[in-house]
Amino acid sequence: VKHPLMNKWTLWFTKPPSGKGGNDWSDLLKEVVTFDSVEEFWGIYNNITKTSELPPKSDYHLFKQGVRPEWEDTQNKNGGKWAYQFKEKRNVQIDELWLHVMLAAIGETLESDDAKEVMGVVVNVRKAFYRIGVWTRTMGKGAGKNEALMEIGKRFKEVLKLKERDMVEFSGHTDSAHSGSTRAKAKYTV
Ligand code: M7G
Repeated sequence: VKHPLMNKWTLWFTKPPSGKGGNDWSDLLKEVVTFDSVEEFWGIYNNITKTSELPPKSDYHLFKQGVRPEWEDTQNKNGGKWAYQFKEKRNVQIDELWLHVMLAAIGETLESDDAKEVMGVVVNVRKAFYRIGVWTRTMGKGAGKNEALMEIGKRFKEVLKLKERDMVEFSGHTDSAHSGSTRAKAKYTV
């Protein structure tokens, strides 16, 4: 018996640069696998490298099928992301946190039923920190959109079990693209 998911999801991986060339973003980003059941999710999860064992400059991206985990994708280009950076890498249960964020994504609990904002989730492994993010289709302009976006931020913060004073930050992808990094100025915080 397979327990179907509401959506099909694709796992992507960003390889760290090798130092030999062919190191553009597009060469490093690899599509891994697409699945649409709970059982397939666990089969994949149990057979891939844990986030805590990945080298710096790696990412996992879990996105709805048909959406590339890139700012340039038509479904991302007007959007942004909620993100939180964990600076004490040693003291962070990153495997558990990332698992919970993936389960919230495929279980569709990151947003209310009618929101349709969540495009995917991502974990970045960097030398000095981990970052987990939730990408959204819009930046919250338009009727009801802002509320939908703030609700996602709140739920994301709960999934990460953050303290009230630890803020998750929203920034638009266009800002990220311009500054050449995701560490753009926050537009909202929750
Ligand atoms: P990052 O992984 O978002 O954050 O971006 P970091 O600075 O904390 O590592 C790192 C670099 O990866 C960027 O400066 C870009 O060169 C590249 N990159 C990341 N993303 C998500 C994209 C993307 O969506 N499109 C393109 N073209 N490059 C990206």
